[in-house]
Amino acid sequence: MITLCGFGVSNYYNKLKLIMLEKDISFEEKLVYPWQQELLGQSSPLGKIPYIETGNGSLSESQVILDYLEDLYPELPMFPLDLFQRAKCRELIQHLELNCEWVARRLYKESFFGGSVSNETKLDVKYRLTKGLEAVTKISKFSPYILGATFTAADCVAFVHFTMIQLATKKIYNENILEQVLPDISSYMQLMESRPHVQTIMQDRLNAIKAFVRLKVKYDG
Ligand SMILES: N[C@@H](CCC(=O)N[C@@H](CS)C(=O)NCC(=O)O)C(=O)O
Repeated sequence: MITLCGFGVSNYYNKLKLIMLEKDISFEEKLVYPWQQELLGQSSPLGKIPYIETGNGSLSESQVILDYLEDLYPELPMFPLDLFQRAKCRELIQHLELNCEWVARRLYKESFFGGSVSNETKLDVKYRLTKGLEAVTKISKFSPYILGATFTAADCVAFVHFTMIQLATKKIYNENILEQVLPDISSYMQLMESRPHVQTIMQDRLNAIKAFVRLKVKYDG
């Protein structure tokens, strides 16, 4: 049995939860907050969530975990079978994370956690995020899924990260940078939100946010 460890506010946690639901993998969830370093211990070397616990030990880094789950449970594949198209799917995921979400993440301290971010950072993020999203448009189809006719792992990744990027940039810049670069984004998000497992992770996310707010802990992502 796989145990998914972390908390439902995290988009990287929700990426794995969505993948496991879509692949019909049976799993348990263990609530671990990133500031609970005594629980994270050796399981996640950088002290980040999510990580998984398995009969063989623990594993960190969501993309490594996603690839492991795909190897372990090849039924209900989340990647194209053709090896080049598989690599293209991973290419898109890498751009979504490294050049979009990881860039926008520098805003979260102010957009979600009550802190503040310098104007210099805001300008830099806007410039780099726009470039990252432009790169994503060049290798995406949105017809109707991000890579075309088939729902893939890239959709699970795109949905959770687009959700955060949209919320953060609307709050900081008062404009929807995602929509400016990806005009089809709202119909894509609606399509994703019509999926039952997406509805589950979004409802669980809302509950996780409420529980997190009640804790009144200082945390900035
Ligand atoms: N590259 C990591 C990113 C995970 C990550 O940044 N997790 C955040 C929560 S969304 C975290 O644990 N932050 C606490 C910290 O950095 O100490 C992955 O894909 O798993």
